Amino acid sequence: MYETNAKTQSLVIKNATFITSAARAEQFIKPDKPVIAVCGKSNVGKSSFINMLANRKKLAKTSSEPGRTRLVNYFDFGEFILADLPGYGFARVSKAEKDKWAKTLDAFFRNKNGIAHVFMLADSRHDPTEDDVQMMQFLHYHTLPFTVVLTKADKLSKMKLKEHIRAIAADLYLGVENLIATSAETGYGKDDVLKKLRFVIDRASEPAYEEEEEGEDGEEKEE
Ligand SMILES: Nc1nc2c(ncn2[C@@H]2O[C@H](COP(=O)(O)OP(=O)(O)OP(=O)(O)O)[C@@H](O)[C@H]2O)c(=O)[nH]1
Ligand SMILES: [Mg+2]
Repeated sequence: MYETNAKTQSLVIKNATFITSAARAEQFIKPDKPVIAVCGKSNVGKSSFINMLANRKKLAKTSSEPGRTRLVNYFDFGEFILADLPGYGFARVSKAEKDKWAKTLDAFFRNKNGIAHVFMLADSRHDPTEDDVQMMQFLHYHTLPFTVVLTKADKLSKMKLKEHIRAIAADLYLGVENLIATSAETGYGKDDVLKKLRFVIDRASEPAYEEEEEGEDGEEKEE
């Protein structure tokens, strides 16, 4: 059956391209396909993760200097649109800048239209920060489906990584199946992410998941 396939197949990404950047809510695009949002604290590896998925080294700008991406950057990934959100938790920005960031993000998630899934990135080496926890609560509040993607897995031994996955999941009150460990450096975990994407994109285009498409009696039809 379709759903069984969806869990085992990976999405194929052929040609990802940059669409545009938005500095404020009025500039958000009106998507014509499912949107996958990528969020996470500054320097966690969002841009590197996006480049890994796209198979391109420089699609999203990476930087060793934290807090560089202050815009919502949109990319066309063929079957979906990927939105790279500005990183949070960067200590060296002003209060005004932080407020602006919070407003942008709030507007982005409030206008839920088209957001099929959120990848919330967190560093596999560390306990989740207070900002990470807040971000997750925010996703819960907006009832957005999400997966926690742990980055920089290449920096840990296999044993340590396994330990960290368990500890981070417990810290966030999530089951380990809600976490995917990845490395943009080695490509570790990429296929798990692509499988998740296949599932999410297929589900987003099922009529039952589009708004108010159900028949009046609410009965499901067997095919
Ligand atoms: N070893 C290793 N380094 C990584 C990995 N992912 C990212 N990095 C490094 O971490 C730094 C930050 O990566 P970015 O991808 O720019 O992080 P970001 O989250 O987009 O950062 P901002 O846009 O500034 O918030 C860079 O020096 C990357 O090379 C990874 O999987 N393994
Ligand atoms: Mg970035």
